[in-house]
Amino acid sequence: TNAPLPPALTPEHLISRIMEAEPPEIYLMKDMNRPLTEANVMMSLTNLADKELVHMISWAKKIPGFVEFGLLEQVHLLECCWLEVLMMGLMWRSVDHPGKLIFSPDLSLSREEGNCVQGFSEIFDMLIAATSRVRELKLQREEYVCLKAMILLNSNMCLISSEGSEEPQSRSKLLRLLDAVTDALVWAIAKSGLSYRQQYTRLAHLLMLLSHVRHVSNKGMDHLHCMKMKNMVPLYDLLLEMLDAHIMHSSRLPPRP
Ligand code: AOE
Repeated sequence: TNAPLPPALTPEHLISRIMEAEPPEIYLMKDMNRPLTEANVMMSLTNLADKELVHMISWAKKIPGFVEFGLLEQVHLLECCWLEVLMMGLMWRSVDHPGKLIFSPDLSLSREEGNCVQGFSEIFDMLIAATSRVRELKLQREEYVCLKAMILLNSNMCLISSEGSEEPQSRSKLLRLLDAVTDALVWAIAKSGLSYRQQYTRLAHLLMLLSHVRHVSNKGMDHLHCMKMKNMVPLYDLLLEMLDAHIMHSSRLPPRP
């Protein structure tokens, strides 16, 4: 049970596996002449998120070790972190466009344009600020992919208790995988030729970014709930189906309201 997982994967190899898992750029092919009304913008954003979530599932499955977790664990991890992962991607795409959010190559919104959706400007400002921080840190692609994998693997950490009877091996598997990604991130930072002191302060700065991402994601979640965008049921079913439909069914998964 204590076999290294993933088996003898070097940090370099792990990073290349995580890099290969990166989802493609999503185009909306939307009508550029459509006015930026609240309904149009929300429709485009939901449409985008739908497509991204499908790719996110494939991404997660390509993270070495992820598919070794039980189906419920896989579902739970994704359920906990999907908006954080989307936001991290958004920040990465927007890093070279100060003051703008590049949702997709054909949908970017400036701060002013964000005002068209009620309650959006607060989230918008937090996303822009977090993106500025990413710019300031000069986040590298290798570091970015490690951070995103860490978001996925860490999203659960304080929800599944260490004493809980629920599959203790699953938790230790998760912890070992998270440690492997940490090694990979440390390796990526070390490539930069920084001094040891600069390397571990950079590690700290990068990990502290994740706390902001979690915060903005929680705010975004509140916003989405306010907007009564609760028709998440079909997507949830889709998620289950894509992770593996048959193994278990409704028995342990409470139906969503
Ligand atoms: C951020 C990044 C990105 O790439 C796309 C979007 C689109 C919408 C944006 C959000 C974002 C940033 C924060 C915003 C939000 C709209 C309002 C909020 C601006 O302030 C998000 C659109 C979300 C649409 C809802 C989709 C339903 C998701 C259900 C997920 C689910 O039920 N499960 C089980 C998880 C599935 C994981 C694969």
